[in-house]
Amino acid sequence: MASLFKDLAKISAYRDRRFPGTQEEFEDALLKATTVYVGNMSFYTTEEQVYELFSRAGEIKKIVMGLDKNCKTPCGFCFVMFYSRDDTEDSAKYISGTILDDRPIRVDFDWGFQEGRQWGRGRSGGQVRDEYRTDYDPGRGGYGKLVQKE
Ligand code: GTA
Repeated sequence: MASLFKDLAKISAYRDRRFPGTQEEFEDALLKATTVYVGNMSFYTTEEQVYELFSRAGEIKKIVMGLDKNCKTPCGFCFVMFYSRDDTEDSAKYISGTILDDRPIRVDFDWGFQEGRQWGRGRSGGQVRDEYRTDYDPGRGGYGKLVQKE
């Protein structure tokens, strides 16, 4: 059966600027990925909750929680690694957009976890998107970091 995600390269908007390869290699990695990035998580969501939710798609090999590089506390994302491609696709199909801790989470195919990718890349230690936000988001530390500094 043709995969729903065979044109994934066209529908995945995220491009990791630190991927050590060409655009073609990046797209190829996404099409074969058995890792997903989970975004828009609450800072209070635990690895156990992620495990429980994503186990519905299939057997999980490993979860890596995203951490603030200064505080070493969860900063609203994680990587979930599966054993099989089918289970990975099911997680993107059925779990993306569902509610975890009152928030719609986003599941995105990922080129593969490497040591260092668990840290937020924002200047304040958390995720880049939390630097620039101007809304108040109690699940993600309140206002964005730049607004807090004003
Ligand atoms: N597979 O969607 C994703 C994804 N994201 C958002 C982060 N990661 C992702 N992986 C996949 N899909 O390992 C991974 C990263 C890294 C870890 C932490 O999570 O590969 P990060 O979120 O702290 O930093 O990453 P990243 O991804 O390098 O941030 P990026 O792409 O610059 O910006 C994220 C968003 O921030 C942008 O989409 C934009 O909305 C906003 N943003 C960035 N710069 C600005 C700016 N100057 N002004 C306003 N908004 C900005």
